[in-house]
Amino acid sequence: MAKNAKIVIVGCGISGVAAAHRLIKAGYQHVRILEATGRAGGRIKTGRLGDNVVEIGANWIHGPSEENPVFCLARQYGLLDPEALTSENQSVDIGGHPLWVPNVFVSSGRKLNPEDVSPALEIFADLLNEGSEFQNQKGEPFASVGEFIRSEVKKRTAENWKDVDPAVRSLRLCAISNMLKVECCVNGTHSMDDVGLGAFGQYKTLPGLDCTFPGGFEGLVKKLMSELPDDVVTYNRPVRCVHWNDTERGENQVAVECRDGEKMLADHVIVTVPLGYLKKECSSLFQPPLPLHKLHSIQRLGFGTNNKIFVEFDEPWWDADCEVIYLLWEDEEAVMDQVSDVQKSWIKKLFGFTVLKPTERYGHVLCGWIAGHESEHMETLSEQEVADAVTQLIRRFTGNPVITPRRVLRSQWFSDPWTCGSYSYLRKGCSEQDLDNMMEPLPPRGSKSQPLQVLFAGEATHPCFFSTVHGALLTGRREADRLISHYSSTSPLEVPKS
Ligand code: 6YU
Repeated sequence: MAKNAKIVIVGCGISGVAAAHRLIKAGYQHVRILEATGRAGGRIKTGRLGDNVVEIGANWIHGPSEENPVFCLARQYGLLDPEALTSENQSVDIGGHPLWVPNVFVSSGRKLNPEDVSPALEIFADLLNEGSEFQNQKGEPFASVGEFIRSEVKKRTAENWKDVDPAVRSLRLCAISNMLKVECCVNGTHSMDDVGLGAFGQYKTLPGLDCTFPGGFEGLVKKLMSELPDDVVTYNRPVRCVHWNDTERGENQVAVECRDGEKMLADHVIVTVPLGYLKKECSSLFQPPLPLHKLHSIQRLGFGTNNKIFVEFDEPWWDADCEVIYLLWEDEEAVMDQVSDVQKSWIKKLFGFTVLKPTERYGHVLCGWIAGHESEHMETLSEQEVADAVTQLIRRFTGNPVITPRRVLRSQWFSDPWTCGSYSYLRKGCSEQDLDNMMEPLPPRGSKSQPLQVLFAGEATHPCFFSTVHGALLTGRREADRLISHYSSTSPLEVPKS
């Protein structure tokens, strides 16, 4: 019986859970998830800071509207605030760049009038939009988004800011450096010089004003898991190697070898491990090794680090309506997004903070954002060292020498051995073809062996929603559907034996 097919899913993040959900709902009875850690959710991870719920991983539903399956599920399970459900909220189209109310501070300890730097933010927003338009056009003017932005900023500021006071002009250029750091966090990259210009428009946004889960993003995973049989996941069971095309055994099954030595046979394996893990382990995770075109795409695609530093205060030092705090270093008019001495100056990469809202729910909690190698260095420091650095930073920018956070908590996604970073991006030299190669099942097209032995899901395999939860969820469903339609097209009742 097709529905007796044995299917092993490697990884219990949202893509693995979505694949299992789809298969089990379609009547497949032998679905098993092997998860390396002791929990479900992967990069969806809700934690606590004092009494507050905070998101260590995924934060927002990006584009909460009808087309977004995460929004639809969250609505169905009753996990969202009423405001997020309104049609006005769903119809706002901001192209992935929220228009938050900013407070702007500078490194000499002053609060700026945001109007002073708004022309810089406008130029930057225009350049991001223009940068998305080179897709599928041969001959983009620069290899990376960073180079494009720097060159255009030079041109446009020379033309448009000729008569602007030099001090104001300098501050605006520092604001552009800060915007580049914001974009490093959005893209999960070390520098915008690493993000390919030609493929920048490959990522697609959905309409809807980004919203959060009041009870935590993990609530979504829990709801989905509650609809699956209790024993579907085996936790603390990292997979060491997937043996496919095992001609020696002369069987069509795939052998999944766990790190504890256990081996299990399956008709199909859906691999959902993060791209960061694949980059590190792909040479040992598959036997025989992956085809070269797939290996090259794994190496070519980008997977960087974005971390959060939550900081709680007794009293706010920002305005009541403030949604984001930007920290501008006044020595960064050279338009840069990397620090020269990572060990000494890593904190300069932190672009600022988003404010957790509503205040009645969270109190006075900020979320600092830091990407890149500076973020990876931050992970090596003790929590106290991070807290000290953030305290000094805030004292310097506010000019208030006594501000002291009540609590600090940071994420460490790069050192997580099962993730090795935060999420994927299209690095310089990448194209849509790399994402196609990522999702291609094994054995590859044209092979005479048993088809669909190994399938690939996970955020890094989505052609336009990579780096997101909805993208990941859709890939899990896609691979489940691939199996379901394979069986319905071969024979509705039989597992094909060839
Ligand atoms: C979103 C958001 N968000 C912030 C931060 C992070 C991420 N994302 P999983 O890793 O979940 O599961 C794999 C499992 O496999 C895992 O459990 C492992 O333990 C297991 N595993 C590994 N090896 C194994 C082995 N050997 N054996 C067995 N098991 C093994 N997404 O929608 N909104 O706000 C954010 C954010 C700090 C780290 C995010 C966000 C990304 C999502 O979290 C992520 O895509 C999915 O959860 C991944 O699910 P999965 O199942 O694939 O893997 C122009 C342009 C710009 C392009 N980007 C713009 C979009 C911006 C994305 N924004 C993100 C921002 C934040 C803030």
